[in-house]
Amino acid sequence: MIAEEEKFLEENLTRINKALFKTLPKKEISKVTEAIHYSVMNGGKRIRPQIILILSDILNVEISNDNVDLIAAAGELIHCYSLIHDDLPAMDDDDYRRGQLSCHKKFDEATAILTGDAIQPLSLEVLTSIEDPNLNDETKLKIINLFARACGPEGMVEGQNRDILSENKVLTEEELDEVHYLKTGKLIEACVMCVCLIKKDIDDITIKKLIKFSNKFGLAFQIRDDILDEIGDETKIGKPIKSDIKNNKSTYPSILGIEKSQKKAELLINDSLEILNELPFKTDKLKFLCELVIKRNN
Ligand code: GRG
Repeated sequence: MIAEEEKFLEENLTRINKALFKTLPKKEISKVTEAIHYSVMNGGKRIRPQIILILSDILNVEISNDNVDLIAAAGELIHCYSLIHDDLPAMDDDDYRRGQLSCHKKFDEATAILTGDAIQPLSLEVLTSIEDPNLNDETKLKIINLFARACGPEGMVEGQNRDILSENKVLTEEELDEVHYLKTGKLIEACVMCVCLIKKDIDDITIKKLIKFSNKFGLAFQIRDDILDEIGDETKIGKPIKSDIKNNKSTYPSILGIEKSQKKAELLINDSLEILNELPFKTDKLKFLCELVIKRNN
């Protein structure tokens, strides 16, 4: 039974999965296209596209829902391809993802590399193909620029680079915050920012507040991720726990302990809720997402 207040998440999820499926090449074309379907249509919380749908709804953006869904799908595609590469032996070497064999385990390493490589430009193809009378080319370019920067050499890639370099080292809390901002936070920020870009006449103060919200929310999300990697239920998170310990990585629990880490996540979510309270919109659905982040078990 889904509680009434959670229904919008289910409805959004249906929209997101439908849009994602629509963006994919036919599964039957090749081993790579089979692996694309395997790695994209495989559950996942879809938190990044959820943010795009919820914020678009709150801000009442002018473009159609179908096109909001495509932008959200593009954001999720970037996330999906980063997960495939993150699981590779040269990276985190994880055998499971989202409750099933990771892409390189189900197929092989070369196919997993190509699958990630294929999904990245696919996200850009989706964005460039959107046609909407309320979305001009300049805004489309800005959205592409935003996502490109979020996952590029000063975004996710650098986050992953620092993550790898930090193996067998103890990072300070500030260094860890920075790694996670680059690795996870920037893409979440891009999901918030792209909605600000498509909304006409949004003021700078609101944009600044939304960015601040996304940064606090993103960090809390990551801290909870680290906690779950240590004490989570493998059947719920869909992969073996303690992979960070196995790779000798600094995590919030390893630096602060579990209790202080959870406290830090809760404080960040309290700040996020306060920011949402300052906005002149009905932000209940984002607040609901905030509550989920610190309680989540998957
Ligand atoms: C391929 C863009 C790219 C860069 C290469 C592999 C890599 C460098 C970066 C990986 C960055 C990464 C995987 C960040 C995400 C970390 C994270 C919090 C993953 C879990 O996200 P959830 O909980 O997972 O949203 P689901 O399965 O629900 O989507």
